[in-house]
Amino acid sequence: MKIGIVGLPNSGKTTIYNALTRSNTETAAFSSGQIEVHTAVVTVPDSRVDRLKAMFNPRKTTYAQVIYNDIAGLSKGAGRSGISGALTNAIAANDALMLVARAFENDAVLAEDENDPCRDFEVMETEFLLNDMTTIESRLERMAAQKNRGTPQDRQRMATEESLLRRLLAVLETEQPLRTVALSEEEQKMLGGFGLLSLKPLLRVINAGDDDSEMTYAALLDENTLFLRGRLEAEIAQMAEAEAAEFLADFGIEEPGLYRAIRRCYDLLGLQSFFTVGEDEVRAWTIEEGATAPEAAGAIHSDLRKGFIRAEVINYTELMAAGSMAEARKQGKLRLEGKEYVVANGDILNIRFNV
Ligand SMILES: Nc1nc2c(ncn2[C@@H]2O[C@H](COP(=O)(O)OP(=O)(O)OP(=O)(O)O)[C@@H](O)[C@H]2O)c(=O)[nH]1
Ligand SMILES: [Mg+2]
Repeated sequence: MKIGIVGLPNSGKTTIYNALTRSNTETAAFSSGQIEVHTAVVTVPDSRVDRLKAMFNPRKTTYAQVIYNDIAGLSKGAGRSGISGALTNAIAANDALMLVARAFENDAVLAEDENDPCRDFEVMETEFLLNDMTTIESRLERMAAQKNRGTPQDRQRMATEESLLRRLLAVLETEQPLRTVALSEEEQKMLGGFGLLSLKPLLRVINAGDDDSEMTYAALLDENTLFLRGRLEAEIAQMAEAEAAEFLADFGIEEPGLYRAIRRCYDLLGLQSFFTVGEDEVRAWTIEEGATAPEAAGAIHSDLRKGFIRAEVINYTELMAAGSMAEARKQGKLRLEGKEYVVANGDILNIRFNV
């Protein structure tokens, strides 16, 4: 899963990136204006994996991973003048976007504007809409120039694409993002290479100052809007575990922002984890909610999907209740499931396959 961190200059993108990736990338007031991308891979903290590791004592333990991209270079008005192709591509390469808005007071970055995260979200989201409009309009123009060319199949495909693009354009004209449109798998595929930014699932992040309270922004918070004290979280991310725990307690923070942010992104993207266990390796895998057992097998290896016969399944909670795999087996808790089985969050799968 790739998550792009975007937002206005000096909104604290790099600070949030440091908090989420435990990195130490330099942050600076007024460094922006240029396209610059920082990338880090983060293992997804998961206490279930920790406990499975303790139970199986494997040679190797592999957590799920998330890639964060801190993308600088966006600014107000960019949509109208056109977000450059390179920047559009850098943003569109992500599965989801984290849109950061400044809610902290800081003399060094006291821009012309007052703090107003709500306005800043709107500014950036409008830039995305405008950029998508430009993208679609220029695609339609190019298609018009090619009309009546190609085979009948080509023309049919063009006609299908054109009607889809016109439908999307109408949505953008009502100032709605494209992620609100229900698209078939085929339509999604058709749009894959276009770099449409408002199509991306979006998590808004209110980047507040060290002493700010979540309550101040209660009216703005929902399942797509997260409150984070970026600089504070970045400091916590650099601390040793014991020190961090004490610090979190002092500030009344339940858990590091890193955990919350990843969970929100999983929810936003409709993702969940399943596990494989054994003496060799305990491992977490990421799949979409609603994925079937063969699809889960395919996340491990395409051969496992092709040759899928059955899966031996037990949920994590059942295994923990039984205390060991041997005991679970004795209690008859291991089920054999077929191709239609829809994998549940926390399932432990043993795929039987034949290639
Ligand atoms: N007080 C306070 N200052 C912050 C916070 N987050 C960022 N800053 C400061 O704001 C300035 C800009 O932060 P960055 O994280 O570099 O912002 P950015 O969005 O990455 O900036 P560009 O990449 O230049 O667009 C730095 O001086 C940070 O120390 C915060 O939560 N609280
Ligand atoms: Mg930055």
